[in-house]
Amino acid sequence: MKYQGVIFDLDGVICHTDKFHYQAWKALADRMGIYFDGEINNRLRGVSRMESLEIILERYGGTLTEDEKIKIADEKNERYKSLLAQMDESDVSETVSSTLNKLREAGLKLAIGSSSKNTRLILNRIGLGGFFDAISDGNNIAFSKPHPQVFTLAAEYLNLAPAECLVVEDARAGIEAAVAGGFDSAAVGDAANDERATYRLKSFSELIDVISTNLLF
Ligand code: B16
Ligand code: MG
Repeated sequence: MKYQGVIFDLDGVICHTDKFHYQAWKALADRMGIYFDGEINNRLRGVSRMESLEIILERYGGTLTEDEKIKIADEKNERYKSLLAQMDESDVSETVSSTLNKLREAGLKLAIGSSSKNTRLILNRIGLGGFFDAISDGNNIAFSKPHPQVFTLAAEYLNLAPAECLVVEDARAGIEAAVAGGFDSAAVGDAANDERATYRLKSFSELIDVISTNLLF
């Protein structure tokens, strides 16, 4: 079997917290008089919280100290977490849920590789708190996507080499990270147009075809 493990990005792959990130950043940008829209929000996919803030501040006229930036990022995170309280098991689609179960039944090891420091909170809310064999997230990395660290650590936690794992991503920064780490990647959503991805999926369920095709090799 070519792949023995699958490493999933969280936001935009397993569930959709992107709308909550948008709402929380938008409230902050409005208060500070900074222009912010869906296109700028797309650039924040897979990028860490502080790097997201820097992207938003590209349109800010003034200057801020590091302490002020940390305070703003904390304020955004508090708003974001209060929005996450709305999430429950219904935020995992039928397709995602049945695909995860089929991959597990096929004997694959499954991990999360997310830039988010709220990964465990989100997984608990959507009923997947104990599901994955390993979790690598924004809390255990020094460099976020497009650096490959979050995925190389996930592979290490699974006791697998990068070449034995498939990364599933919705962000271009995530596909870049997979390539840099020596991983094959399956792209969904926004990243599905990224030519660097090994597989460009129309639906999450196509993962089953990718894995079963590679069972033959
Ligand atoms: P937090 P992923 C990423 O999650 C989001 O796509 C990105 O928009 C966010 O800035 C980042 O997590 C950090 O999130 O503020 O919760 O630590 O796509 O890598 O699962
Ligand atoms: Mg993502």
